[in-house]
Amino acid sequence: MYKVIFVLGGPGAGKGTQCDRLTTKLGCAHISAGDCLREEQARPDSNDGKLIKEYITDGKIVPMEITLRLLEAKMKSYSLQGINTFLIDGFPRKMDQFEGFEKAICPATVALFFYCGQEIMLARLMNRGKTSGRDDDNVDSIKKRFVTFTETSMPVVNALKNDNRCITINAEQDPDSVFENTVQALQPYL
Ligand code: UP5
Ligand code: MG
Repeated sequence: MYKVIFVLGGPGAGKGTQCDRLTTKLGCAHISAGDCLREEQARPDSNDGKLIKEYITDGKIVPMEITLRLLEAKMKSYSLQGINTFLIDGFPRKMDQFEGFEKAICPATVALFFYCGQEIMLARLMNRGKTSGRDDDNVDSIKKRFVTFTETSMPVVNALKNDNRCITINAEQDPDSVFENTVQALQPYL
């Protein structure tokens, strides 16, 4: 009943930027796992807030039970409004999450992988850090996020590639070009 597109890429590759544009174009919902976690962290009565903040600042992956619960709740609430197609941004970023989501919720139709080199991503995040207020937009956290991405999240990208379910997009170009290429590449899956 759900249709899911995973949106992957390193920190600062432009996942959120492109998802915002794609939702308008495709009429689907954008659910960012990182935004779900930050929202939960900010809830005064959250049991997991302190843990989430520590993991995010350290660039580590929050235990998957927490993230899966938050994602599923968001998907259900969109579904009640009649929206059943989702761009799941920044998830799955660890093999257990990948397997857990596809088993408990549904298999993804396809994944987008926004490729971008680390120097460019670092410059983008340092620039965003001037105004974002995010706990992890500082050079120490960014470096840790890069390590986690390479060691823990790339295996998910590679598994999706091996499964012929991954579209790689060059995300080093300007946002308009990335968007055009993405819309074109997604056509067969819509
Ligand atoms: N920008 C964007 N595109 C550009 C372009 N083409 N050219 C020039 N500039 C461009 O973009 C980042 C910045 O670059 C912006 O200023 C933008 O204007 C500019 P954005 O679209 O925000 O990039 P995005 O890929 O979304 O970067 P983000 O920082 O959100 O990526 P992360 O994957 O690091 O962050 P996320 O929020 O997904 O996760 C944060 C943390 O949450 C993780 O490190 C982890 O600790 C935790 N987490 C989990 O534990 N589990 C999960 O499942 C998910 C997250
Ligand atoms: Mg983002």
